[in-house]
Amino acid sequence: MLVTGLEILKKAREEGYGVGAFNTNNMEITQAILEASEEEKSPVILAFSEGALKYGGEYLVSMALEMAKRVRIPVALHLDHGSSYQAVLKALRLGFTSVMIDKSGEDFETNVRETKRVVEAAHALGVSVEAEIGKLAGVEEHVAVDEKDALLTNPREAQIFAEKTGIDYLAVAIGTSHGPYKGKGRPFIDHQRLKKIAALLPGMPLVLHGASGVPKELVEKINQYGGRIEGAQGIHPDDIRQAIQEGISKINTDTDLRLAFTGAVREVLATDPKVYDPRKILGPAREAMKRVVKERIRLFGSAGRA
Ligand code: TD4
Ligand code: CA
Ligand code: ZN
Repeated sequence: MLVTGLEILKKAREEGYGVGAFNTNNMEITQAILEASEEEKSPVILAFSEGALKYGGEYLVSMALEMAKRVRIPVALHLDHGSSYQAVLKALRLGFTSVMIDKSGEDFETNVRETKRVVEAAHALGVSVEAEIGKLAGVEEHVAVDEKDALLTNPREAQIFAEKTGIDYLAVAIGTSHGPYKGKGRPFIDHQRLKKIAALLPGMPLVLHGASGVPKELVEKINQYGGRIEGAQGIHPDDIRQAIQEGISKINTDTDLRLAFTGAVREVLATDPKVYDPRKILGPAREAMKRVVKERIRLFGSAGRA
C-alpha cells in the first residue's frame, strides 16, 4: 500500500531500524525492489531521481504507483535530489508521497528559504519532505579537520535548519558520497558528528546518502565478464549498522543495484552467445537486484516490520 515517507520513517526511528530507499529507472528495477521487499515483509521507499523521470517518463511512475498499491507492504514514492520547486510540484502532481528538495549547494539562507517553500506546498497535500545540509563531497578520512568541517554537516546548523524549515527528515553529510568510488583509503562515516546531530534533533529521522556497500563479488563479476570497474569501494556493513543505532533511518542505495544489474547482463551475454530474447537478458538482472535488495533489507533490520 502507498503511504507517506514520514509514516514509514517515524516508526523506523522510534523502533531503531533503517529503511532502504532504492532508486529505480525501469520496470525490472521497480519489480526487483518491490518483490524483494514484499518477500522480506519490509517497508520500502522507491526513489526516482530527476534523471530517472527524464528516462522513464510518467509511465515509469504510473507503473510504480500501480505496483505499490497492490503489494502488501508500506511503500512510499520518493523524489530523490529534487533540484527545484518546479521539480517538486511535478512530483506532487504525479502522486509522490515523499519529496526531497536538495539546495545543499546553495548558501544556508537560500537552502532554508527554498526548502521552506517546498515544505508548505508538500505538507498542504500531506506529503513528507526531506532536505539536505552539508556537502556529500566524498571527503577523505585523512583530510584536515577544519577542511572536513567546512564540507560535512554542522550539527548546530542542522538543528536550526530543521527548526526553520519544518522538514520531516534530514539528509546529513557525514563522509559518504554517491557512486562506486567512495574515495581513496577506507570510506568512512563520521560517527561522532552523526551522534551530535541526532542528539540535537531528537526523534528526527536522519538520511544517509551514498550508502552503497559496493560488494566485492558484484564488482568482480562485472570485471570477470569484460567490464572494467577499478578502485571501487563502498560503506562497510558494520558502519551502516552503527549509523542506524545512532539515528539514521533512511538509507539510500542505488550503486549496488546498478552493479548487480550490469554483472548479470554481462554474464548472460558472455556465456550465452546465442541469446537474443530481452527477457533472458533482463530476467537474471532482475533476480540479481532482488538478492541485493534482500541483503540490504536484512542489514537495515527492516525485515518483518511491514
Ligand atoms: O541519492 N542516491 C541515489 C542517486 C541517484 C542518482 O541518479 P541519477 O544518475 O539519475 O542522477 C544515493 O544516495 C545513492 O548512493 P549510492 O551509494 O548507492 O551511490
Ligand atoms: Ca546535495
Ligand atoms: Zn543521494
